[in-house]
Amino acid sequence: MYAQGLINASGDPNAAETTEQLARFQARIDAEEKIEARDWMPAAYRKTLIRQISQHAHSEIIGMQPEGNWVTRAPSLRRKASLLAKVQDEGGHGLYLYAAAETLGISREEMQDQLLSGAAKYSSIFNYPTLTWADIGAIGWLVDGAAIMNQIPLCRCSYGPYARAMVRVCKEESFHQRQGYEIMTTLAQGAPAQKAMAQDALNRWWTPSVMMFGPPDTDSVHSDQSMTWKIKRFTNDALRQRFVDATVPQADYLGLTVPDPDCKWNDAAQHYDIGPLDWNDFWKVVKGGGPMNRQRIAARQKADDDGAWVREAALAYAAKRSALMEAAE
Ligand code: FAQ
Repeated sequence: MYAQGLINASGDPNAAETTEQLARFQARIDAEEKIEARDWMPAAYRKTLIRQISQHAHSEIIGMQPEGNWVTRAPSLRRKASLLAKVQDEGGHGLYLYAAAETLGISREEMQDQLLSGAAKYSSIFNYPTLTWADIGAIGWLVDGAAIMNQIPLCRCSYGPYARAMVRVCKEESFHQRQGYEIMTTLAQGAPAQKAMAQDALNRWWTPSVMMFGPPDTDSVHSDQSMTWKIKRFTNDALRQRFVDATVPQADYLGLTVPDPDCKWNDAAQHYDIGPLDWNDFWKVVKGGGPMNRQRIAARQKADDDGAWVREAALAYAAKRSALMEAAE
């Protein structure tokens, strides 16, 4: 029996997937089996993973820019060495994730084109500027903190290559979060001007970090299907709440104030409540209208242009070597 209607709804008009195949696949997912690259999978599952993993990879690579901006201005050699290592780690995360996406049948070149043309998204959070050294602390604490909250469940994602990549990524993100919190602790316990700089960074990074988890569940188009497929394990709002609950006491410990007058402990719910978020502003940033979108893509385009001769030379060298090997056989 064929289920063309179902497949067409999933966006792949050519797929002829039988209801038996789909049921067998879902049974594997429900039994917590990992799906591997060579296994049969519905076209829509493949498409969802390519979308999410490639966007995740792009976020890591674009995410190197805001912090890279401070490598030469870090206040000490120790700070510079750890920031350099962190930015390098983010580049590594991007590479594992591109490699995981490639197992699904998309090439690095296609993914790169989608990023540069704007066809693929990357995380909204990286479209804000890093104005002071405290922003480096706030990114490590809040952005890596949010990333960990979102990514720990991805270690149990149903797609094996993505889940395995996330295990190492999460270990490194945990180190990043601690280096950020340590910067914030030093500033918060420092001179009044340093504490003010830490508070200013928290004021600017708090709301974008809370929004990083994606739109509210009522507007999240992919969550239901991704949760059925166990790609996502929790909804955007559930992860956002966990992040808020973990982070507000950390701000208290620093003696800093979360910039949300409605942020209060709710004893009945056993959670922190937060005030309304301006989702129009989030969508504006996602669609290219944030403070740094243009610069972020321009920097990637320049890196792509500057690296073109290296790629050409590597391809020419590989072609020459294989011609020589053929001639020698
Ligand atoms: N920014 O239906 P949903 C990091 C889009 S890595 C931009 O809820 P989904 C490490 C979404 O793509 C940070 N767009 O989507 C680091 C979809 O549009 P589409 C990245 C967003 O996929 C730290 C539409 O909205 N992490 O920080 C955002 O079920 C420091 C509807 O949304 C990941 O990518 C957003 N914030 O849930 C690096 C983790 N949120 O694709 C350097 C993996 C949503 O249909 C320095 N990804 N959209 O055109 C995920 O977990 C999910 O994809 C979500 C979104 C949770 C991001």
